[in-house]
Amino acid sequence: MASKSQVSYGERAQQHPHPLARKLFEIAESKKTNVVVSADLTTSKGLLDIADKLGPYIAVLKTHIDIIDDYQYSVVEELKALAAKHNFLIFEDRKFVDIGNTVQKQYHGGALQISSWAHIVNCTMLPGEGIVQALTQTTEGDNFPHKDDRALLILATMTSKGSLATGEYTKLSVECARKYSRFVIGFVASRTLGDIETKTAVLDNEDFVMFTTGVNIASKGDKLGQQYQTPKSAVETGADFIIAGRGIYAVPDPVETAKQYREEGWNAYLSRIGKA
Ligand code: 6AU
Repeated sequence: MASKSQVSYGERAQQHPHPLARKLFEIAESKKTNVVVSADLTTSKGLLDIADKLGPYIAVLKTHIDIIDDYQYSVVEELKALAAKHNFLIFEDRKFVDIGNTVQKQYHGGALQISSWAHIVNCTMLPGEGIVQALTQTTEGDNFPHKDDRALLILATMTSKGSLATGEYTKLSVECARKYSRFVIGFVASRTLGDIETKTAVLDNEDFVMFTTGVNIASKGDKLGQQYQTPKSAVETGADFIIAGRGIYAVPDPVETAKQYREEGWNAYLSRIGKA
């Protein structure tokens, strides 16, 4: 896969064919951050507090909205206001994994109304091409109001021990990203995908954005199979954005810690593009 890992966020913002990816790179460049906080808090107050406090230091806030105990739609309205206040994007980590007909209903409408507030969502490739086709199609319908402001990441590999998201699975991720690049802007992955060849040729100006999770400065993993690397090593292995959850929100001083992740992630990025 063609990699733009040595190109600056500013240049990628100017060149990227997808409007939301351009916005993402503009945010990274202007706020000097490649941090995505995984705000896996289980109360509305916890989520909104962390979003407001960490907002200035992050490019994206990632949610699992279905883990909020006291969820009401007003939470995402407040989250949207905080995203505007602090200039970050919202990524709902829904990991869609069903047939096309079902994921369309889960994404657009339903109890959570995800398409109305999440700039970015992700899906797995387990069901095959149809899931990406279906989600792409939803954003291209006449009644879909946010087309240029929505995008999809494909979960191409996973950080958990023994994951089966490898080999043919990962290859199909790249195949579908190329085929549906009008909606897919990149991957959640922990390794570069440059060695993967697909039936669909490399695109002109191909620039898939790599989000790497399993990032933690202080820990190597948890007791449930999660495996961590540092912000520096993630960026060195090709991450454009580093996703960190407990390493930031579950420590005594999340703001100072978010600043630390931001500095380490940003310095590693500057070294990568030769501007350190
Ligand atoms: O930093 P943590 O371990 O507290 O949180 C990591 C976050 C969680 C996971 O659901 C998510 O990242 N995640 C993902 C994503 C983002 O899709 C993929 C994966 O392979 N591993 C992983 O931890 O919210």
